[in-house]
Amino acid sequence: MSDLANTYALITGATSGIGKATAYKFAANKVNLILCARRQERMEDIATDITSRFGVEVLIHVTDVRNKQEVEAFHAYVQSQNIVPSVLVNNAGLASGKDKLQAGSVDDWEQMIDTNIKGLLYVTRTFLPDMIAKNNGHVINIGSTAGHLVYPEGNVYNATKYAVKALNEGINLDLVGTNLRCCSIDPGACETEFSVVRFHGDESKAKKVYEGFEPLHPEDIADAIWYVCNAPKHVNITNMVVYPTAQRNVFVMDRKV
Ligand code: NDP
Ligand code: 8X3
Repeated sequence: MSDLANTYALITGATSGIGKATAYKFAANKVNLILCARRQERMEDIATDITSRFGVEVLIHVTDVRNKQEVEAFHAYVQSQNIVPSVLVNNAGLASGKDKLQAGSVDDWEQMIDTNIKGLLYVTRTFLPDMIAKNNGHVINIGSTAGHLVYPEGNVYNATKYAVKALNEGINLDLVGTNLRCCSIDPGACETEFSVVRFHGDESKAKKVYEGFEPLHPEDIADAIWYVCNAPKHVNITNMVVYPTAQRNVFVMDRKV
């Protein structure tokens, strides 16, 4: 049994895609969960299903990670239960729009910057001191291959994921002298609601992103997170890049169409 069994993993953005798959992966391995996202009903349904299938405890809190007060209220709720997470998965994030910078929407930019960078910072700043006080834990930041190479019309989304890469490195450095570990897991194309969100609900445009090849499934990234968190305590995997086999970088894709 994993050392993580019976501890708590906190996952942001747990109502869909990678965050949801990670919740199921951890629960299947007897890890209790602390989940947050904005969509309450979805989160309640997921919590009910996980509890009945795996018998673990699932705490949920409706939280928009862009909102500092909501993150603080989330933290106060977790503290009131006397719980300190052993794993913090900073997953909540999105791309919004795909346009040349000169034609981009400032609202899209703000949503990406506020969620992918500031949200990650608010959550980490709030929960990390408790983990440091216990001198135990793992921070997983979901970056992206978009944080390794900029692609046309990716501009601000790319910038937010380059920021996640820098913050992951910074957190790692600032944890020196503790037992805590920190890893950025950087997926390539993974079929979730990501592209539907990016294209503002345009499902057919979103489908085209994954046409002609087998993309990553969110469960593949959940497996990667689980692997990293279960490495021996003296092993700190600081970055893992995961592509579908058909994709070699953001430009090189073996698409059979
Ligand atoms: P999904 O759209 O399927 O899931 C995103 C999750 O983030 C949802 O649960 C959503 O919940 C939550 N979320 C979004 N905004 C907020 C917010 N302000 N506060 C709280 N929760 C929020 O996409 P993915 O699973 O693909 O995305 C997860 C992460 O993976 C993101 O950081 C993304 O950038 C990254 N990624 C994705 C890749 C892909 O190809 N899919 C590749 C590389 C990285 P709700 O709407 O209920 O709040
Ligand atoms: C998501 C992967 O290539 O759409 O981060 O930017 S990509």
